[in-house]
Amino acid sequence: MVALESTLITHGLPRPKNLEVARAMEATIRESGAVPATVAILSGQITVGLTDDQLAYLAESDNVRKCSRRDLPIVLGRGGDGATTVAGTMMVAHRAGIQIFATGGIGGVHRGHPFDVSADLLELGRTPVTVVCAGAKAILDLPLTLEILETQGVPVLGYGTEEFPAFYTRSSGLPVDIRCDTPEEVAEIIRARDTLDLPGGTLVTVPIPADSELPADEAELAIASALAEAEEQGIQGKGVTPFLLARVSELTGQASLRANVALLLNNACVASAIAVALSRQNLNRVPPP
Ligand code: PSU
Ligand code: MN
Repeated sequence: MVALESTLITHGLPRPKNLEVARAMEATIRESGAVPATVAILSGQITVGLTDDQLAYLAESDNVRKCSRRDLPIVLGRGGDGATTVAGTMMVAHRAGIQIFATGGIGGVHRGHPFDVSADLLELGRTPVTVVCAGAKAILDLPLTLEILETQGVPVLGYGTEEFPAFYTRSSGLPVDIRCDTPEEVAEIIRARDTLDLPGGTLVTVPIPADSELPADEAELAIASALAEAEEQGIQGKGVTPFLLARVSELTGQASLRANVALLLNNACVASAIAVALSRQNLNRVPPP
């Protein structure tokens, strides 16, 4: 199985593309031999594997709370709707027995705000789920983000790359911990983590397909303006990431949206291949005496 997050649908992508992409990611996973399970909170119920109607409902709703670790008890206790972030989805996926999770970009340390550390990074340090992503957007401080992942004991794998990808662009100049070229290699590392009974997860970073990459200077220009606007408007806390994502999209127009969709589908495909390899290896494993 491959888990999918729902904050991407409610706070990450504009309508109507959000629903189209949510459906397309599920379809890609099915075509690649795995089973998709989009995660959300609906009327106070943790829901793993949304129906198509539920996906459409979320994509059109306005009052869905963005749910990271600290928000889950609030939405469950109050009985509302919640969209899970990377951290929230990892928590739920682990409790549902799902080991692999595909998304676009993870949260990280915000540029110029080294104390704004996404709960995604700490969740990766404590919950044994593998997150397949295109790295982290350059709206973040990527060197500091990698430092926190190191402190949290999270192996950062580069899928077909030696460099940590920067979401819209394939390279950041920053090294990953190890390069893997096949789903089987990734699965071996996940199994080794399980053998050690480590609490934390694994980050698999997949560069955006070359033909969908944005020019680095174009992305950087939009990011710099979006960051300046966020400062000016005093945007804080959980509002920062959705604000920056929306502004960068507006400033770069359709190009960044196309890039975003391309990397999401690519990540769904890679995550499925890893899930399939992992289940094959687990089936063939001879239990220790
Ligand atoms: N990065 C993206 N798209 C997204 C997000 C991050 O490129 O949609 C979302 C994810 O759900 C991620 C969350 O878990 O933003 C991080 O938010 P915060 O910085 O508030 O932890
Ligand atoms: Mn943040």
